[in-house]
Amino acid sequence: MGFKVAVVGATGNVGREMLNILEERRFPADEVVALASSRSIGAEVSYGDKTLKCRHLDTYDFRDTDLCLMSAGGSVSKEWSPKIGAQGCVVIDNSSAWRYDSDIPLIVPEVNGDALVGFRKRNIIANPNCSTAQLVVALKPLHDFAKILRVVVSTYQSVSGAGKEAMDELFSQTRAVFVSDAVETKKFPKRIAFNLIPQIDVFMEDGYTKEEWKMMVETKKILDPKIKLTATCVRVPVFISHSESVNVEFERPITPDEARNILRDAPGCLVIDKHEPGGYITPHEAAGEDATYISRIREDATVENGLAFWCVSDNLRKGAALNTVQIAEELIKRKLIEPKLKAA
Ligand code: 11C
Repeated sequence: MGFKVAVVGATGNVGREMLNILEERRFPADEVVALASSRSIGAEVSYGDKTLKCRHLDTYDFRDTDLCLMSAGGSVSKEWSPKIGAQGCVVIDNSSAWRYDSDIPLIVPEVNGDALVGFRKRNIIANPNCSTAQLVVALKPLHDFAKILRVVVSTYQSVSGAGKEAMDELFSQTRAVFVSDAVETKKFPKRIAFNLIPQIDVFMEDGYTKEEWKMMVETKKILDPKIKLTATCVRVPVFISHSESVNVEFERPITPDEARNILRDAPGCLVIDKHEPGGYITPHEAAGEDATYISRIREDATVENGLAFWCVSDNLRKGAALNTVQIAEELIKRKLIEPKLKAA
């Protein structure tokens, strides 16, 4: 007997990717149900060679559903996740609604699968922000070897992180520039085509943006609260994949060769690092892939025990849908969940 899985927000960028990944990885599901808000009821989405019609979240009974993969935004999750969890269905939520609650595990399976213990308290597990997920996958094996003290990260984030409308805006603005039409700005605070924007999410009181704050707080929760991290998050005119320039200061010495070898063996990481033109990964190449790619590994001689590297990953996959499905797989691997119908 397999699992019954619901995908909430099935028509969004991440929801569609969740359905693709469940199918691609042959997730042991007997039944997959697509759920959406009223706007998308009846919309059709693909799950392998099947077409699923979106059903209404409001009227769906979760009592015989094992897992709910949720990508419907923070306010829907705030309202629905506790109700779904109370029906014994485990919610893996992609929004920021629950990440910072001390009794909700925030999980990247390659990094802190052990922290899943205790998820039954609320039946909610949080998935991190996309820019954090790829960063901690790369940092974890280096932290285990030489202990990270401080991280300085600058991101180059694709428009898909801001949703489908944001992707449309990059497309229509690019076309408008080419045909000399007026460039309309709706989703982003400034033009994104042939430009970049040093603001993702809202500003906080201290001048950092919420995206930058999330990277700091989530890295501490997932990896180590002692790590100091400062981030500058920038939106770039790329459709898919987030890139990051990372400088790390360690407690103990670590050479670029040691880092390269450690990262080559690390789960989820792929090192592409030839010191020649094109010997590194770009967002275009990472799109549609599962790995966190690491390139340009070199010494940062401006601090003691410093390293710098470049890190790229598909934000809709490792940054969102893939990590969500991997959390579900981790629950099964650790025998923390079994199909309700079998258990009954
Ligand atoms: C972006 N990282 O690229 C954001 C999207 O907290 O899950 C994901 C926001 C989040 O705009």
